[in-house]
Amino acid sequence: MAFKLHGSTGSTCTRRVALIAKERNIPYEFIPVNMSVAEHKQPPHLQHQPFGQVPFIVQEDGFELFESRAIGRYLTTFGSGPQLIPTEPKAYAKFEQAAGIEYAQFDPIAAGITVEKIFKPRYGQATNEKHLEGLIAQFESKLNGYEAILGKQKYLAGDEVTLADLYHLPYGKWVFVDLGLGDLDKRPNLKRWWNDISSRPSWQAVKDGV
Ligand SMILES: N[C@@H](CCC(=O)N[C@@H](CS)C(=O)NCC(=O)O)C(=O)O
Repeated sequence: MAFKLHGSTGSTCTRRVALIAKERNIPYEFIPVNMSVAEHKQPPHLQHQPFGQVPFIVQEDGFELFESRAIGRYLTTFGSGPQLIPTEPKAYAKFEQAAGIEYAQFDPIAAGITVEKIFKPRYGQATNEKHLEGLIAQFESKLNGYEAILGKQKYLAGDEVTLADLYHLPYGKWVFVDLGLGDLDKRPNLKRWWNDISSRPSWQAVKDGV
């Protein structure tokens, strides 16, 4: 299997896909979408991603898919490397729980913080300090949940790494590394987990661009 990855090198969602391709040793060709001129809002792009966002993939047989997490799941059915989605029913249920944690508890807050603290200043917009304060308070409270889970097991779904862990990496880099949030020194289990997943060769290969 090989595919074309249409996206933007600075986009977290594009990196999420590239990361899983690297984990599964699947080659891809990166096709840049020029978001600075709103290429992603133009009809040719909308034919592939109707919400005007990146990324999407096109497989060599013409099969197309968007939504980075769905693409990641699809990629686990190809290539080689760690399984990343368990198949035994109870392990699978725990995986879905962990995937839900990433999507519902982590992503909206981490993305909100990144928008307020990184993207708005970058594009000359004012940070909404009150909103940011609320997001950081929520983030701190969520991380206490992570600390509790990771005190009992190595990864979010159990003792094996899964997609649910890896999907944290793109926004985790912004909030934990670039913004230094999360008080990792006070949350040893979270710190161990973050150091573990962020040192994987797949992430090292794409963390600064795809
Ligand atoms: N749920 C989608 C979200 C896609 C998304 O938000 N992409 C961002 C870049 S990371 C984007 O295209 N933003 C531009 C916009 O929404 O106009 C996915 O995971 O693929």
